[in-house]
Amino acid sequence: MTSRADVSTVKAALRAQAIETPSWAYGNSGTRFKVFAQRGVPRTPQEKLDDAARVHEHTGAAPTVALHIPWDRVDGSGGYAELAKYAEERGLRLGAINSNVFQDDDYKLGSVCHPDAAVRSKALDHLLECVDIMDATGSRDLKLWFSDGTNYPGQDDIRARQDRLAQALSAVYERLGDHQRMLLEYKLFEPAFYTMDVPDWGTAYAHCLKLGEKAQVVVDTGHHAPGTNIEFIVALLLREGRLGGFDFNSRFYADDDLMVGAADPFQLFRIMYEVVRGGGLTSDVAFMLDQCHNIEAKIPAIIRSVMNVQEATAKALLVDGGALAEAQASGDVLAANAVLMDAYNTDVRPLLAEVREDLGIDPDPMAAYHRSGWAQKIIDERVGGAQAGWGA
Ligand code: PSV
Ligand code: MN
Repeated sequence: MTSRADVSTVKAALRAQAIETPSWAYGNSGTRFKVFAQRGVPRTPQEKLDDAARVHEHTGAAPTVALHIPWDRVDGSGGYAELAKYAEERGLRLGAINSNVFQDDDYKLGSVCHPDAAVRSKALDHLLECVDIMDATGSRDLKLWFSDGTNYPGQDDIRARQDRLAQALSAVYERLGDHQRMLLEYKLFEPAFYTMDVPDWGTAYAHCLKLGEKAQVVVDTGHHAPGTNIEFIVALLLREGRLGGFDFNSRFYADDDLMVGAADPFQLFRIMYEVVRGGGLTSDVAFMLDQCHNIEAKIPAIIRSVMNVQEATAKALLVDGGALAEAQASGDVLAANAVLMDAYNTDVRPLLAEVREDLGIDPDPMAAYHRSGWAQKIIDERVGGAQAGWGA
């Protein structure tokens, strides 16, 4: 008995898949040693959306853009609603609002976990302001990542810091509207090197569990120890109904923020298989990118990233579930493994080309982008002003 999903079902799932691109990936970024400026880089949140609209136009799969506050701050009352309208006019919507409590001098010893109540209160005000922004943009998700932690044993009380974290999270949770969620992101290390206050999925999950169903865990694929089985975490969180979304990127060493699927496409496939298996493709899981394009051209790198997620998803959808279940039930280790590998080794590029043709777009997004002349247009037009980048 086989039950390989029929092609029309696979194509329908691929047509429906949406991948959120991050506003900051369109700006300049770098390593801690150097930021290399590129010509034509956006200078405003609006120009970032102009670039994001190109990614969506050529892929048909990137309809939302995540903002990072204050990097994408717009002034004036109604500013964020106007930005949402600007996005809409370009066929986009604004996605997750990413809070930023990691770049102010006050946060040297932490934000919501800081020993000083005044700093904690400043950080909480920012998080609550982000929910106000969500109200204006119509965003569903607030993404919380805390750089909080300590560098030296004894520097601060680990337990007290968890209490402070819980207090802040609870205040934010209470402020969320009925259709809003908070996505709590974890990271093993960096910038803190001894303890991070949310170092792993277990810590994030424990806090989310106490808060309620609107609190969900977000898995940034670059935030684990080398060798961590990320697909297991994905399977478990989905099973518990607590996988809020992904920050996709890839890494060779630490939090490299390279293009998703570049370093380890097989891992991305294994993750997407667990997503498909756990019903995550048709639930509220947010598929976001969180990447930096330091040496490569940014827009085509983002197009490539979207295509990499689509390819991994297509392969995951092609896994013959019936054959796999049969092999697993009979304890046929090699047959079970072969079912997964058959799907992984399928060339899904022709299938995705057909999906794009069904959507009425060019089957080759990268070639279409290069032909469009957009790269030269922004180099010619975006002259003067301050380019967006880390901190802007
Ligand atoms: C932290 O490393 C992180 O993954 C968080 O999601 C931040 O918001 C983002 O990177 C900034 O690029
Ligand atoms: Mn992230």
